[in-house]
Formats: sequence, structure tokens, C-alpha cells
Amino acid sequence: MDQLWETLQLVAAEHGLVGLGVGNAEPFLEVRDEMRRRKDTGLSGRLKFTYTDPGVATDVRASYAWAERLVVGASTYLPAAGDPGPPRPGTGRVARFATEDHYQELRAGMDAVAETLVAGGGRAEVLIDDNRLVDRAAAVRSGVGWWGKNTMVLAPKYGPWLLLGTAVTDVELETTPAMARDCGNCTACVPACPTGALDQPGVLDATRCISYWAQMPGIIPQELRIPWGDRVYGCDDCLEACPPGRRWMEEAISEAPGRVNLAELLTATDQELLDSYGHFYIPRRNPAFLRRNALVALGNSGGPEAVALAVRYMQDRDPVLRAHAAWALGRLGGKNAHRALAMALSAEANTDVRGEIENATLTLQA
Ligand code: B12
Repeated sequence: MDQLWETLQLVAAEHGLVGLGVGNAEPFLEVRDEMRRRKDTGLSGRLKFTYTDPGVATDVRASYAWAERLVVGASTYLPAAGDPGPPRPGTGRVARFATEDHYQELRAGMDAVAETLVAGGGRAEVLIDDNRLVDRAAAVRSGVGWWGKNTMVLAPKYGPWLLLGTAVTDVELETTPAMARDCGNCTACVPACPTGALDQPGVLDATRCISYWAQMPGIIPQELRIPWGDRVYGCDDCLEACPPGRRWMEEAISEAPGRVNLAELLTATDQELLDSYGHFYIPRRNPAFLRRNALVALGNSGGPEAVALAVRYMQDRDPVLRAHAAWALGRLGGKNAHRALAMALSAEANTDVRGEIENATLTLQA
């Protein structure tokens, strides 16, 4: 077995993985209770994914009865994802985990680990960001990292800048010990969250998390829109504040990957958006939700074309986009914004959008 474990570590390293561990396949009962508590208390909001069935997500044998071990791997998306740098008018920010499909390297590495297990006569199935397994719990159990107060799994050198995946197997490898590490007195991530989603360390209130809303259909709550800043997808604030990952983050300097041109995004076709951002989780594969995010970023980021772009969306057939365009005009200000809101109000039939236009007009008058 030791030979096989050594081979697996070699294979993982050859594929650029920065962590590998083995845990048993027993159910994650504490995580199951915590997930149910978050559902019952509303902390998980309208999340589906693993929250659809916490019983399945926390017991891999519900999916693979033959499971004996979880071989968990980690990849890092830095320095490839670079650093989006400070806000710049007319541009938006994509969180580092999504500047491209950074799961590809992890997927290739975990597939190679699974093939090695199968070549040795075992069974193996790879689960990555899948509803059938809570990746973080598997990573903590197998010693790949420890659980941070930002709820991220953290590892030495890389901190939170990791993606996680598992090869479920019936090969009874020796398990690797959990990491004897925790965050100690550090709470840097808590005040770093722009919307107070981590007010209870280790517990994320998803309904206050910008990353949650960037993936959720519907109207973005008013109170989150200014803290939203120039974000278009995801949020890295509780990761950027995390000391264990600071040096690794600071080595990633290229600005390009995470900064996007909002005018290009807001004038692109559906197909162009799905081609460029298809690796994002976009509800119902409907790019309108990406445009919605970009309209909030536009309101906060401004730029020479901002008012004209927002005015254009006051004619959009989608009330969600008209609502966020109205908000952006209220935020951007100026006489053209004022005139556009007045004209829109006279023609707007949708009550919610009328409310947004009236609020934006009040903001302008304030
Ligand atoms: C649902 C989900 C989300 C949701 C909710 C996240 C959440 N924290 O609940 C939203 C959309 C908000 C989200 C956001 C992000 N996500 Co996400 N997400 C998932 C998903 C699909 C399921 C997670 C889940 O079921 N969690 C269950 C809850 C209960 O666990 P938990 O929040 O981690 O809480 C545990 C700890 O906090 C701990 N705990 C409890 N009390 C205490 C107290 C203390 C003091 C401590 C230290 C710990 C602790 O116990 C809890 C479990 O019982 C996983 C993929 C998967 N299949 O697992 C990816 C995953 C967790 N996401 C990931 C990433 C990268 C992100 C983002 C960084 C992306 C971005 N930049 O925007 C953000 C980070 C936000 C954050 N701080 O969590 C990675 C995380 C990798 C890592 N290093 O941890 C994963 C593992 C995907 C992957 N395969 O790599 N995500």
C-alpha cells in the first residue's frame, strides 16, 4: 500500500496538485447537522448544490456503497489568476477562482489519481464541486488543510487559494492524519467581509455573501449594492485578508485576468457571454444574471460610457435588468441620468421597477 501511496503522490505532483491526503469514507455527521441548521435558520438562503440533500452530500456511500477511502487533492489557482488590482472606472472584477476554468488542472490531476487506483485493481470515481460530497470536510478529514474562520480550507504556504477534489475509492489505503492547525486568535477575515456575512467566525450567512448573490437569480438586495463595488462574479475579500495565504497572493501580480471591460460585457450577445464566461455558475445558463451583476458594478465603477450604457438597459425587456439599470443611474448621477429616469418612470408598468426608479430618483435628489 505504501508503494501505491507513493505513486499517487508522484502522480498528483506531476499534475501540479499542491496537496494530497487520504480520509475514511464515514459520513460527516457534524457537517450534516450544521447544514441542516443553516437551512432551518435561513443562513443557506436559496442555495441548492450540496444543500439540496445534506444526507447525500455528507455520506459518500449514499452514492458509492463500495467507498472505503477519500483521496483528496488540492490545486492552487495562483499565480495564474493574478491580482485584479484597484478599481478602475468602466471595469469590473472577477474573483480569482473564476478568471478561467481553474478546475481543469485539478480535474486532470484527480483523474490521473483515479486511473492509478484503478490500474492497481481498485474502483475509483472523482467528485469535484459535486453535490454528492462536501469537498472541504473531506479535505479537513484527510489532512489537506484546516478549517478557517472564513469557512475556507486553508493550507500552509497557499492559505485559502485552493480548489479541492476527491477520488472516492474502495482501495483501503492508510489514512493521513488531520492537520493539527487552526486560526488561533486571528479573525482578520471577519471585518474584511464587506457585508458582514462572517459575523459569526466559521459560519457564513450566505444571504449576506456577495459570492452567493452573484450566482443567485433575482434582485440583488439594495443594502448589498454599494458594498458590492466593482465585482462581476465571486468575491475574494475574506481570502485576501487571510494571513496564511498573503505571501502566495502577493506573488501573483499580473492584473489582466481578473479585470473585465464592463462596456464589452454589457454589449455582448448571449452566446459571446457564454463563450467567455461559460465556466461561471450562471443560473439557468441565462447570461442576463451576469449583465445584472455588471450593472451594479457599473453603478459603482462609473466611467465615460456608464450613463449611456445604463440608459440603454432602461429599455431592456427584462425587468430585473431595468431595475438594476435604474439603480446604477441613481448611483452615477448627472442630468442625463435624471432625464432618463424621469422618462423611464412615465413608461414603466412593472411595479418593482417603478419602485427602483423612484428610489434612484430620490438618491439623485439627495
Ligand atoms: C455552497 C457553496 C458555496 C456557497 C456557500 C459557501 C459556504 N461557506 O457555505 C457560496 C456560493 C456562498 C460559495 C462561495 C464561495 N466558494 Co463555494 N462552494 C460551495 C459548495 C458547492 C458546497 C459547500 C457546502 O456544502 N458547505 C457546507 C457548509 C456547512 O460548510 P462550511 O460553510 O465550510 O462550514 C464549515 C466550517 O465553517 C466549519 N465550522 C463551523 N463552525 C466553525 C467555527 C470555527 C471557528 C471554524 C474555524 C470552523 C467552523 O464547519 C462547517 C461544516 O460543518 C462547495 C463544493 C462542494 N461540493 O463541497 C464549494 C466550495 C466550498 N467553494 C469554494 C470556493 C473557492 C468559493 C469562493 C472562494 C469563490 C469566490 N471567490 O467567490 C467563495 C468563498 C465564500 C466562503 N467564505 O465560503 C471551494 C473552497 C475551497 C477551499 N479552499 O475551501 C469549494 C470547496 C469548491 C471546490 N471544489 O474547490 N460557495
